Amino acid sequence: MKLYGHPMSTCTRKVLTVLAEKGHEAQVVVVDLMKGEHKQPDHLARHPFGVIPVLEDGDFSLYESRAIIRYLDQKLPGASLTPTELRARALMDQWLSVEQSYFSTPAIKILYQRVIMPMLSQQGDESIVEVAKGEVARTLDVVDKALGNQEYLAGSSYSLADVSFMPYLQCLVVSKVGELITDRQNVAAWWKRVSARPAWVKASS
Ligand SMILES: N[C@@H](CCC(=O)N[C@@H](CS)C(=O)NCC(=O)O)C(=O)O
Repeated sequence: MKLYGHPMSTCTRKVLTVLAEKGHEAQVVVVDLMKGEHKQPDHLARHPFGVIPVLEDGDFSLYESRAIIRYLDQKLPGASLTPTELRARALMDQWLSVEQSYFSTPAIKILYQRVIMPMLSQQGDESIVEVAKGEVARTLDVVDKALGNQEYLAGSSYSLADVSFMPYLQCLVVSKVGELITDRQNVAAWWKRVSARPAWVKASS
């Protein structure tokens, strides 16, 4: 398998985490976002929206990180990251949707203003950070409540929903707004638990 992505990208990290959970190695082909390689015709032929990641499995090509992690979980041997019980699986899908709809966008905005813009020698806009922090806080309050009764987002087992949130939690840490995590007891305990998993350590280092 070939994974077109970048080790620092949140969406690529989700895929690398699932690969590591499954004990599977894919050939990572680095697409250099700083050089604009994702907007070049050869990458646009793989991904019509010009972003990463893209997975190639033989003659099958797939884009969109959440579709890729579902595919890999079904395809590869190893412990399943999708609960078999109907309600747990429905909860996994609910949290995957929450992450996509209400969490990843503001978390990335914070990263962009606090980390990416300074890397480009530009000053981030703290008013954007403040608004995004409010949106992240609102979602994490909901997550915190859910994690009061269970160890993982979908219930008693680690799932694709946890994987999907993790790169954005890491954005908060590197953007120096880690108090959004540590101020919430259940989120903090969950983050400690999931970020210690060897697969995450491998994928995120
Ligand atoms: N919905 C897509 C989002 C992909 C995405 O936004 N990838 C980022 C890196 S994490 C990217 O390629 N950004 C470059 C750009 O937007 O120009 C997915 O889940 O795969």
